[in-house]
Amino acid sequence: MKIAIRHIRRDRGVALLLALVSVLALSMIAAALYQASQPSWDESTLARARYQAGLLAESGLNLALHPDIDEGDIALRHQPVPGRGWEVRITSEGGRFPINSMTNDTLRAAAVELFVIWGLDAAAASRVADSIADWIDDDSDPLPNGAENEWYASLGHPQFPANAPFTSLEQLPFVAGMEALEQVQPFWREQFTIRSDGLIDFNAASREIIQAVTGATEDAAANLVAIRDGEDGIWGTEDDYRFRELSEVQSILGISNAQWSTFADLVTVAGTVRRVESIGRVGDFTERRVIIAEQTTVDNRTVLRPLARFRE
Ligand SMILES: [Ca+2]
Ligand SMILES: [Ca+2]
Repeated sequence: MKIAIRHIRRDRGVALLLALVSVLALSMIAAALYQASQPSWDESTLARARYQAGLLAESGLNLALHPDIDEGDIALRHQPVPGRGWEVRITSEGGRFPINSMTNDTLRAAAVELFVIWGLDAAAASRVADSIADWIDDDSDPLPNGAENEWYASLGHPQFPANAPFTSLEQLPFVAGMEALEQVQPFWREQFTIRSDGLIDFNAASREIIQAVTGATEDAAANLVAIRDGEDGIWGTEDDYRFRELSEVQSILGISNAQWSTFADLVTVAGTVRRVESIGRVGDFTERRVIIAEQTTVDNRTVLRPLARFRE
């Protein structure tokens, strides 16, 4: 009898041990699974947030393209749910320097000024400005400081220059002299455009571009930008001021009629190509979508016709 009880006790002991081992093993497997699933869970949360932020950015863009929406419309900054929303800014693409128009001598001279303001010496500035123009013009005669096929071919790039307008800003790094420019202005991509109407728009151009094109003093150009930004000093807010007349700009910049006439055909206060930038936000995640659109009038209404769409 005693032996039998001992057997039973021993069996129970073994069963208990087995159960404990099983529980321990299961816990370890569960812990391992949890640990293994953790990164992918985090990754899918991240992907989901990005996806939703992208959708919100797209919503903002679609709204901005609607003919009934004005550039300062409050709907362009909207949070349907706290921490989730979009913020759209519409500006003139003419605020950027139109590199495809640099075969124009006056604009090319302005580009040289701009590159000097950015920090290049005059020779390096002229090298890159002339080379940009040579890249575009359809001849193979280099400008005084430019570069045509002979120079590119000698470096093993016989396919350059295109002898046609730039179709992408990503062609620019191949242009002679661009290396030096990239060093002083690493954000050149945000300063150049190949999609504007070719005019410099005073309602969006940087202080440096205004100075370079008009020959205004740094103080006068800075003053113009400050007036544009409004009382809060921040661009893209409701108190922004928009110039309606070029004469207003001329007076603020303090430029004589004679001087103004030298660049009058290169500037505007009403650029017809708009840059619509929409940022979708989900918590800390943001996604950015951009549309470059041409402003046209259809049935007496101003509508934006998209020319290009990209992520940034
Ligand atoms: Ca050429
Ligand atoms: Ca040429």
